[in-house]
Amino acid sequence: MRDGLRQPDAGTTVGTKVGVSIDNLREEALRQLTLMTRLLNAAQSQGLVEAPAAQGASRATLDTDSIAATFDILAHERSKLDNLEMVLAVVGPMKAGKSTTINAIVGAEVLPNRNRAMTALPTLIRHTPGATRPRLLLAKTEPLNKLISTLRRTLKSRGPDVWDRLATVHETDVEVLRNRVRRSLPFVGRYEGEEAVYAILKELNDAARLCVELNVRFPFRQYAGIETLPTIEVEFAHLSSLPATQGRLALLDTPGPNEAGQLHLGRMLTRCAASLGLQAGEG
Ligand SMILES: Nc1nc2c(ncn2[C@@H]2O[C@H](COP(=O)(O)OP(=O)(O)OP(=O)(O)O)[C@@H](O)[C@H]2O)c(=O)[nH]1
Ligand SMILES: [Mg+2]
Repeated sequence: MRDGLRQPDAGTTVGTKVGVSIDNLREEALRQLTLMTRLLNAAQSQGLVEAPAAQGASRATLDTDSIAATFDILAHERSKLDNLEMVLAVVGPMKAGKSTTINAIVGAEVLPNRNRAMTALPTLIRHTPGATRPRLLLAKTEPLNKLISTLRRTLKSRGPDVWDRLATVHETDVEVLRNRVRRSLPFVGRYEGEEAVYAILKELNDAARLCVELNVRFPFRQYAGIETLPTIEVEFAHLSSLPATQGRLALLDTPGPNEAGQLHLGRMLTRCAASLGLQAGEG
């Protein structure tokens, strides 16, 4: 000990310093986001944002169409900072085992998986300490419930053979979805328990495939932001024994290529912290 200074405990000091600097960085980043949002709002309210240029003409960096997406991105960045969330996207070819791998990490069969193409709509799975019973949160149910009405209307002019074809081609039991469409049963914002989570996600995937059969547009556009996706909150079995830390981990289950939902994935992936690529293997 020199100059009368007590040697502090190294571990505590490092931990505290890291904690303080993360908080400082977070505060600074939030300040920048607030500033950018204010500037954009001011530009918009003063009529400084141009209408989109005609096709072929040179475009402004920001126009009245693209500003909405920019506001969405800023809001999502804010939510990531608020929660210090790291999103790890799991990507790979169809049937590579993406959903099965996530189920193994979570320690519960929450994501539908099978030996036919399965995942159509990306799903976020968030490690939530203490949530031993998984829950599925649907932040946006309106586009799904509108879709159910559209499917009901469209099916009136199409025979029941569509259901048979869906069941045969995709080797899936379509009865639950068929009952929902027939009776216009709405999706709600929250489902509890492993079986319910699995069943609702399977229904959503079946609905996306029924859309392809009926030439109806699935509202993928409404689910282009990570924060709008179906989200499972559950304690990951393999992380349950770790001490609580700042921040949290979330995995993003993605559809394989060729799936309609993939078209909207590219932009979403640029907003993930990292991705884990799986390759299709033999057996
Ligand atoms: N033998 C073996 N089979 C696996 C493995 N991982 C997954 N499977 C099986 O492979 C099939 C496809 O797995 P999924 O997890 O649905 O694959 P996915 O990549 O999510 O597929 P999509 O969502 O359709 O793109 C399922 O029948 C799984 O049981 C593995 O490591 N070994
Ligand atoms: Mg899958």
